Amino acid sequence: MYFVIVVGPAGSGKSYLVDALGDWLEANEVSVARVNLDPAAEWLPYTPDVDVRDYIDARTVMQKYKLGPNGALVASIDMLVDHAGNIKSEIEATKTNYVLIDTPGQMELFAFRDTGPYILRELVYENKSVIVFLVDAVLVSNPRSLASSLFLALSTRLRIGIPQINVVSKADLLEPEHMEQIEEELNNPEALYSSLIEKGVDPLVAEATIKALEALSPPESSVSTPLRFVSSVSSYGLDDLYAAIQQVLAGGEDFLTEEPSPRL
Ligand SMILES: Nc1nc2c(ncn2[C@@H]2O[C@H](COP(=O)(O)OP(=O)(O)OP(=O)(O)O)[C@@H](O)[C@H]2O)c(=O)[nH]1
Ligand SMILES: [Mg+2]
Repeated sequence: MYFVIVVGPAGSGKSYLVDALGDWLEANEVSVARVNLDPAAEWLPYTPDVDVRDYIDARTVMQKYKLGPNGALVASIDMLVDHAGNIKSEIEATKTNYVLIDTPGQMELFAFRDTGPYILRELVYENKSVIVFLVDAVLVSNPRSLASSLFLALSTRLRIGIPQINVVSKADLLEPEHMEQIEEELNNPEALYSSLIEKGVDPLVAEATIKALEALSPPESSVSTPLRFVSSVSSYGLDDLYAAIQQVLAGGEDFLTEEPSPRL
């Protein structure tokens, strides 16, 4: 089984991508399981094959323990650790080629705490896996926000430690010329550096951004483009995303070669 784990800030289009990529894979005769790992999901655009809300529902946790929405999500994710074995068995029982995992919206409560990456490792176990990290198109629309999105992508890479493909979601919202301009900045670090300096960014921060860009697309990596554009609405870029996913999964990169992240 191959695991594709979709991570990104709240509202970046994770659930829609699980839906669209799942349909795209099935149209190409690849069998797919869609897994909802978000205990706080109210509504999903796809019908999950495995759903953590069958084990823990954040709304119930909120009422039972008198917690706010974020506290309830933290508690729910912590509680899911006890069910990781059952969730894993359910995933295995689907016997599909690809497992698409939709993660909680509040990524700082999932990716940046210990339990989220721990649960992912339990589920993936010895299977090949890749993170698809989403940045909303509106967050790359100027050099400053593009730079901060690169840092967010890098800190996710650091935190989860699984090979990562970085994607600008909702690409249908960008004009083609704008997309080209962003691509130019990504492929030409000097251009990005100059744009940041022009916008009054501290030169040290601009330099760090260029380093972040390099770290997201190391030359030896099979994922050489730091960000690719995808739309779940128009299906733009899904073929390119699949090619990148396949390159990572069929290539030599494996999260087991990474430093293990802290265990609970
Ligand atoms: N234009 C456009 N809108 C999109 C696309 N993908 C998602 N959206 C919209 O963005 C909003 C959020 O999409 P979701 O897929 O629910 O985002 P999410 O990251 O799963 O959100 P949370 O789980 O709540 O954090 C929805 O209103 C979608 O209609 C896309 O490719 N293009
Ligand atoms: Mg979602």
